[in-house]
Amino acid sequence: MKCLAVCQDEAVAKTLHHALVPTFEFTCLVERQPLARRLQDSGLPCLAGDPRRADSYVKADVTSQTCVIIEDPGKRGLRRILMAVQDAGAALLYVLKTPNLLQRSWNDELRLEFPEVTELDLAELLSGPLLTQLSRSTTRAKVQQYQRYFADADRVLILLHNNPDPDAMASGLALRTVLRRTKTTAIIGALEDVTRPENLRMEKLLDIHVERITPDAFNDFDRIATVDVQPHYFGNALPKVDLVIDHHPEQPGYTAIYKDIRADFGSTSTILTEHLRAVDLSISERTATAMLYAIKSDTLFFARHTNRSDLDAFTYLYPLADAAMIRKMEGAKITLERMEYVHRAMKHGALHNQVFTAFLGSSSREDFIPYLADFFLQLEDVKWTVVAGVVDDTLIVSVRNLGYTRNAGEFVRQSFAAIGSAGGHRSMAKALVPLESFREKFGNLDDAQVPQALHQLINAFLKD
Ligand SMILES: [Mn+2]
Repeated sequence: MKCLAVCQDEAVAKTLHHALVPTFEFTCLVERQPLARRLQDSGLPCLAGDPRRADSYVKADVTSQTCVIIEDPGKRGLRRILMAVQDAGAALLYVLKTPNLLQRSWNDELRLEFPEVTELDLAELLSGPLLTQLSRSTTRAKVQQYQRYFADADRVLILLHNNPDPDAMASGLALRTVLRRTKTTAIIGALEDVTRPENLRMEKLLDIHVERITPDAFNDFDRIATVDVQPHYFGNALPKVDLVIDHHPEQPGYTAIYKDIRADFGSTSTILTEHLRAVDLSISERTATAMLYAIKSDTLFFARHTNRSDLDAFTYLYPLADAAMIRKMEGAKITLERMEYVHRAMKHGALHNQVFTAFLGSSSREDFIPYLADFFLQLEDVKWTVVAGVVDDTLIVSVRNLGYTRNAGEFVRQSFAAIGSAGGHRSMAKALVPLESFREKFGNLDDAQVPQALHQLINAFLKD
């Protein structure tokens, strides 16, 4: 395809030439003969001619299929140029705005007069790729620093949160790749085993070994990194670590030599995709599959808290991963045990004004509670879910929402931080309250009154 650039400036002509060749057959039209000669001498096809005359374009063989890019000439008559180009039969017209003009010709009046013209802004055209390049190089510097710092260690621990989820496990595999280590030189560990059925299935299908460790064992490692979790989670057991990579809001109360915490990212795997790309490491099919599944599950397939980087990481990982394997992992989500809890939540739950609340009473495992909070969010007309249950004398509350009107983390902090622990994201949050403290604050409620109390709390929160 042919492209004619009507240029005022040597640098702009050369930049366009460089960017468009070889995709386009590129020629440039400039007004002054000496400039035309200089450009020709540097190997750039160039004509000299008056851009305000139609025959200049006829000489340049412009047709309705030629892209004509016109650099805004400032005060020197853009209108006449546009009219001349149109007279010569061109239809694909672009005006390029460059930042060094004191006065632009391209204005609202011309916009109305030439509605078929597309505006291009040189600075905007540059900014996307430029920002990507710059942020990739700052990430590269950060990654190379921690790679060097971990290089001479004999034993490395990559520590995950309790009951590791897909994002935690995938991040463990990814960090092991970044550190160029194997399962014997970098152990992926957690204090409590994987429990949720689909997570167990992922662990098995992808042959990820999460080693169960105790806090006493922390001293046996030369370097410790936490992924998808920050050290404060482990209380006093871990006041200092070497590296933290996480997408939860940054917490105080620990020191880390290196950290990369990005609370606006949908998953830790997204951050680690950027680390792997920044240092040009190849990603195995197994790791890519784990990471892709992690992004999908942490963002509920982009239904909650997602940004451009998550989509970008997904696109990058997709061709590297085994999609059939992901379907297999997802198949494990519905179990008979869970169906029983769904039934229980239906019986003891209520839906009012797009808010579903349920109290399960005592629950044999903690993971049923967040499972149900996710499950009922799929219902038509449900925007918020608040599901609570009791495990070992602790009331556990899981909150989910779709749409970003109010913050779930803020809700649990406002309601429960004073009597227990509470925290989370905009779209998912959790509170843990000792049953005794709950009763002290809300009274000795029976099983039917607890969901009412929860309902009042969330309603009051959503109203103000
Ligand atoms: Mn995560």
